[in-house]
Amino acid sequence: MSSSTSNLNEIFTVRSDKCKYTEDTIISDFKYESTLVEGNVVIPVETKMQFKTERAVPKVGVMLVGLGGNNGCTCIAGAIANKLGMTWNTKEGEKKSNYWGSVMMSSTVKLGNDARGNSVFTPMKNMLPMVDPSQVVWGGWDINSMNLGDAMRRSKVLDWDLQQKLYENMKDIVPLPSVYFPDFIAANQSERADHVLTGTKQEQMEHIRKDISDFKAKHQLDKVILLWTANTERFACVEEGVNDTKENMLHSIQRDEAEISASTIFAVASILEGCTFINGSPQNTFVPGVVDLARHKKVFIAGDDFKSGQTKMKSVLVDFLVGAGIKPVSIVSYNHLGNNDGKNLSAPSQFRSKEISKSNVVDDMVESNRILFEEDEHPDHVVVIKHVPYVGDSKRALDEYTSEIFMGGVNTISMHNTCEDSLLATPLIYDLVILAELCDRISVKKEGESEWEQFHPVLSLLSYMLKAPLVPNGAPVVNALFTQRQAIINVLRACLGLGPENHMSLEHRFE
Ligand code: NAI
Ligand code: DG6
Repeated sequence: MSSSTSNLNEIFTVRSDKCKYTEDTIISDFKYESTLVEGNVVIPVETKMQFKTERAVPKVGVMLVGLGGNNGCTCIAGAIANKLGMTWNTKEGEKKSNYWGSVMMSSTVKLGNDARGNSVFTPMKNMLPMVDPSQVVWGGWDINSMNLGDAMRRSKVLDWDLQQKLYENMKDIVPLPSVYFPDFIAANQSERADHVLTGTKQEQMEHIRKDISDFKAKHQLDKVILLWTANTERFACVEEGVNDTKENMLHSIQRDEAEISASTIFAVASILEGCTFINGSPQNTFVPGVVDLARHKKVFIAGDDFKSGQTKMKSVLVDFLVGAGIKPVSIVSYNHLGNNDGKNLSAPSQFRSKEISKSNVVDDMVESNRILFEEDEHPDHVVVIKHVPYVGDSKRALDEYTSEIFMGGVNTISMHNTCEDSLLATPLIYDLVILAELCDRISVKKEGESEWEQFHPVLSLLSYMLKAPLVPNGAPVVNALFTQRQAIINVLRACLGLGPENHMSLEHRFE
């Protein structure tokens, strides 16, 4: 037996009475099989539903907050380089543009088996019509006025020859001036803040709303998505009467309340404009008032904090250890990096935001195994981040996992990861945009109901890309990476009337 990947550029069709293609939509019948556990009794539950997917991919614009940062300019550079099919020279030879690291653009999904029993895979992007990052209109804001050509050079992320080739395409892109509340980011960022809005919080929020609607009109976009990839802020205090409900939060903005952060101003402006807002940083942008507003306006929000390298490994390794019946007892994660993100995180309150989002990532896996862990028992988990200017964006991540194994044995695994941080984060920006946009075209109708329903405004399907997934109130947080990936794949399959990939391979397990 072998496996194959179906034609990389061809969208397949499903031949089944459970999947109907119309000119505008794909409508599928789906049986959602879940399991209810009541004490010692386990009850299979079936819910019949239909999925409807709009087939037309809209013209999408994405506005990044933090456009001139390392992630921001690498994201634009990557999309332009791919659009133009750029190649460049390095000491290792010629390199070609690609979208590697983007699960939506560069990973494949098992579709099924061919007649001889061989596995057939298809690019994930062929599962349903999806937006291509090269076709997105990119824009956004920064508190620093540098054009993106120079910002790309400042970031020192891409190879020099590629920077030379991209410079002409980047130099005329200048971020819009942004909201700057110095109290929320490190004091060491003040020298960068030469491009900022003035006025009350209400006026600044309205300014951002106008920027969004102008951008949409100027580029004749069907849809705009906002994504925060600006500096990590400190956590905002959540206070009754300030940011606990949508009404209180909107009043707080009107009266210039100090605890309303810049990222919350962007989230509110985005929601009021009907635009999905994604938070790529760890701070609590989504205070209860923002979640309330998103629910009320039925606009998607997703966050928090890109899950790029060290934490991605953690959400795989701890899942493996606990799933193997091995007890991780100590996890120590060191990072040092020399970019502006590292500089900002060298301040205690901003570091604290990152420490929180990096630390909660193993909780669900630990709680899933009461053989290994007693109630409220956790591994020691320490996160250290240091700013070392010399290494620039080339972050070092060193991890030590100590576990208790069979019969009192101890096993220690050490890891060392070196990589440009923004080359890990940028594909996640593409993925977040692609998946969020697609989710906006999917709706569900449960049996017996007459209305099509959209995903919950807290778009937890994006968790794969995020360190501290925001989930609807009361929903469990899932951090395990492959569970998160499988959730995406199975939703895509459901939209086509295909059952979840169950990996049973029964056709190969009997004579
Ligand atoms: P960066 O410091 O290079 O870029 C951030 C940009 O945001 C800067 O250009 C800064 O001037 C701008 N900025 C700050 N406050 C702003 C505001 N209020 N409005 C508009 N622009 C503002 O940082 P980088 O490396 O691009 O990372 C961006 C964010 O993504 C950080 O919060 C970081 O913690 C987070 N992140 C990065 C990951 C990575 O692998 N690179 C992974 C996970 C999260
Ligand atoms: C230092 O840890 C800088 C951070 O911004 C991280 O690089 C970023 O959050 C990525 O973290 P991780 O754990 O997903 O690699």
